Amino acid sequence: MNLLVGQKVSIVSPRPQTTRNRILGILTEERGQVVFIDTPGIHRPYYQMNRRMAHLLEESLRQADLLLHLVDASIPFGSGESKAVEMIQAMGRTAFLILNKIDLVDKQRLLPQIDFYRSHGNYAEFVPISALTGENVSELLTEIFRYLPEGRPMFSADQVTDRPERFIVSELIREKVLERTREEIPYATAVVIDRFDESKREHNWVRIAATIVVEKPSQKKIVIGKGGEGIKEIGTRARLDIERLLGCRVYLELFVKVVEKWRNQDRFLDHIGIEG
Ligand SMILES: Nc1nc2c(ncn2[C@@H]2O[C@H](COP(=O)(O)OP(=O)(O)OP(=O)(O)O)[C@@H](O)[C@H]2O)c(=O)[nH]1
Ligand SMILES: [Mg+2]
Repeated sequence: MNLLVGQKVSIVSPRPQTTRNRILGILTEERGQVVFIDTPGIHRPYYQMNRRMAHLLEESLRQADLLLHLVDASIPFGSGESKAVEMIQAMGRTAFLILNKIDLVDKQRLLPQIDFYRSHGNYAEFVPISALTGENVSELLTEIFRYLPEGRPMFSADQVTDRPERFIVSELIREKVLERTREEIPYATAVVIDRFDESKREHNWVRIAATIVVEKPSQKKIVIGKGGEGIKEIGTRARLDIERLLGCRVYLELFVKVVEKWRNQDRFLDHIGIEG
């Protein structure tokens, strides 16, 4: 979606369960407008947060005209995918199976995968792509335009997402935390924007203060790092991305705070904008 709309509107990380919201990516060209809906994936509903996300996923699948089921073609396939296949079949909508990451696999290894999905589901098209190199992505877009129903554009031509800058800023900070942490921390991290001061934007700078929320004091210690090294690096990397997004200089202040069991607190989830 980021590649197609030409901007990082949805953050990316090697950790699973990165996406927690419903994020639109809007592509407008001469042929027409495509509104992509990025959603959380399939989660085990241990926490209230994950139950919200499961609900959001289902709602989104219901709203879409075309379902794009992305799978990672570089890892073994089979049982882990059957839940997703089932879910998509249950929607009774036109669906494509997209085999992503073909930059990492032998083309011959794609055929057995396509056979598997062909026999387990009712997909209209099977499209191998690489979101990294862009291979076959324009062909995918051609197929998407072929299947989508016609309608009036829903957004202006220059809009690439429905999400405000503030949201993307918080996500970019979270992305940098995910890059640096492992095990439970990525799942236990949320980012709250405390201040987004644009009063100097005309003079080419914006002042932002944000809090990285974790669930335990031990996690806070790891995020901050030895002598504050961790938080410093998160701040530097996030600032560079945010400056690119906003097109001006950014003064970024970061804090780390513990909120015990926030993933089960409805009020906190509302506060950080986890819909469901
Ligand atoms: N080699 C390669 N890596 C890719 C490609 N597309 C995505 N990745 C990597 O795969 C990982 C997962 O990407 P995400 O965009 O976070 O995946 P997602 O499906 O949105 O996952 P969640 O949001 O966690 O549900 C990241 O490390 C990406 O850099 C690709 O075409 N080739
Ligand atoms: Mg994602």
